[in-house]
Order: sequence, then C-alpha cells, then structure tokens
Amino acid sequence: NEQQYLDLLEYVLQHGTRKDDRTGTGTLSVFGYQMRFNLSEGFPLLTTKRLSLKLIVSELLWFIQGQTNIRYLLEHNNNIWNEWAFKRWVESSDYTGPDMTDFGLRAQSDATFAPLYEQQMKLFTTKVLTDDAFAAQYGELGNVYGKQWRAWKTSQGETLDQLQQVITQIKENPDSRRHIVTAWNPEDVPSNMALPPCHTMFQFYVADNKLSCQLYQRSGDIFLGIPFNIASYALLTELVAKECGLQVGEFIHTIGDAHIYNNHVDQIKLQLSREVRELPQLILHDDHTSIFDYTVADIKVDNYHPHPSIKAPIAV
Ligand code: THF
Repeated sequence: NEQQYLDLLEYVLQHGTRKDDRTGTGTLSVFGYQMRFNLSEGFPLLTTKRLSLKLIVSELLWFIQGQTNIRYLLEHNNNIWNEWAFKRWVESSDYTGPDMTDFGLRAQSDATFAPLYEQQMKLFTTKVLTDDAFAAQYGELGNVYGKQWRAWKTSQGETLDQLQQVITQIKENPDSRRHIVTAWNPEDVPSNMALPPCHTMFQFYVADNKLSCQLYQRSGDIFLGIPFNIASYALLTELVAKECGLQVGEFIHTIGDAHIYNNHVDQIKLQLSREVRELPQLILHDDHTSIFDYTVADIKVDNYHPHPSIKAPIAV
C-alpha cells in the first residue's frame, strides 16, 4: 500500500515537468495519476516518515462538523491552515504591523524577516483564540470544505447537507452511482474562499458489503499534503462504513496536477532511502452511531512505528 505513494514520489522525480506555480516556489509536476489503497490491509498512515494522526483527525472532524474557522483547529494545536487565514489579515486595512508581502517565500529565504513573521503569526493566532470578534472576521476561511459538505447554498436560498444525504443514500440505496460530495462550487471559487478546494469531489461505492471511496484531487502537494489527504479520506471511509454497517474496501486517489515543490526534493530523497514498515491499525471509539458524534479523543492508531518525521516548508 505505502509503496504506491513511494512510487508516486519516484515517478514525479523522474518524469515530472518543471512548472511554475501560484506560490512562486517552482515544482516538478505530472498531470493525472492514480493510487489504490486496500483499506483492509491496514490504515494508510505513512511509516517512511512520522505523521501526526491528531492533526489529520482534527482537520477531518473540522470538515465533518461543517466548520470553516481556524479557531477550532487552533484549539486542537493544529496550525496547518494558519497561513491562509493570516494572509487575509495582513492584506486587510486592519493590519498595521511590518510589511508581510510574500511572507511564505521570505520567511524561508530572509533571516531577518523570519522572526518578524513568527512574531506576527503568534500575535494572529493568539488573537483568533482569545478575541471572538477578531476570530469571526479573520479566523474565517470562507466557503471552504466544511461549508460545501454540510451547508451548500442553493439558488433558492436553502442549504444542502451533502454529507448527511450521501450517508442516508448509502444506507437506503447502496447500489446508487450518485454517492457524490462536491466541494467545488463554481460560484464561490473566484472570491468567496481563502483557497479553492484541492480535494474537489469524492464518490462512495458499495459492493460485496464493502464501502470504497474515490477522491478527485485537482492539485496535490505530494510531499506535505498528499500523505495527509490519503489518511484523511481513508479515515472518512472507515467512519462512514462503520455508521452504515459495511466493511471497508479501497480508497482510490486520483490526482490532477501532482507536484513536488523544488524545496522538498532533498527531503524526498531521504524518505525514499527508508524501508517501509507494517501499517498501523485504526482504533475507533465504538459507542458512536453517527459520524457527526466523534471527537479527536475517539480516534487512535495502534502499532504505529514510523521512521522520524521530515520537516519541509509549506508553499503559500
Ligand atoms: N497548500 C500547499 N502548498 N500544500 C498543501 O498540502 C496544502 N493543503 C492544505 C491547504 N493548502 C495547501 C493544508 N494542509 C501540512 C500538512 C497539510 C496541510 C498543510 C501543512 C504540514 O506542514 N505538515 C507537516 C507537519 C505540520 C505540523 O506538525 O504542524 C508534516 O510534516 O506533515 C492540502 O490539503
């Protein structure tokens, strides 16, 4: 299972095309790639570098609960969405601190800028955690995943709970070919969200009493994002399967622009030099009948013995 991810790293290093991108970092990229993970063979949390299941769980529960404000993530010590909210703040007229133009790139290349950035980020996250009005304005990422999954706004002014509807359909009409949730809302993409959704839509499939899930991801940061996305959708599939009384089948990951950022190449070479270990087992608190009832403490892994984590800068 994990070998498929390592094959993707290898493939893009060898066959990727040099391509510039929105963030100015530069990438090696391929278009169109698919991996299949058999979920009955273990939970696909990579062992060739340590991943924090806690971060993956709190991000997924944030989506599942329909939340779009980073305050929930910060309360769970999860900082993976900070940069996108921070960007909105420093570009607003309320921001009076030092110039933060291109903070993502400069924090890595400019040693005098880096501490200034750290300081403003700390101020920002503290304010989101402690100041309700500030959090409502600047902790908010707009109509990102949580909003589209749980409260898609219709042209009639009503809201659709896509996730609840799909779960109901899986129970009542498992053979349906319409078990789809889409986060890509063309009306919201241009300006109503901090970042247009990378995992664009997913579909469930039931056969032989097993639930499978396929994700179409329009764009994937192979080193930092993809390992999170694999574990996150594997977990979503496990949670939905449990609620629906099904076993788990496969998670099929289809990626559009699959890219390696230039500043992740050394880290990837290190990761590729490591031996794959046995995948861990997912442990779910077994009292819950609904996926909407889980908290971070209800979801654990057993037998996870990964190689050490590998740090890399995120492109903003
Ligand atoms: N933007 C980019 N450039 N890459 C992404 O993967 C990405 N995401 C989300 C939104 N925009 C993106 C955010 N997801 C990490 C992991 C997932 C993220 C963002 C950041 C990350 O830095 N992981 C570190 C650990 C971080 C920590 O310990 O705080 C790691 O080593 O895995 C795609 O969904």
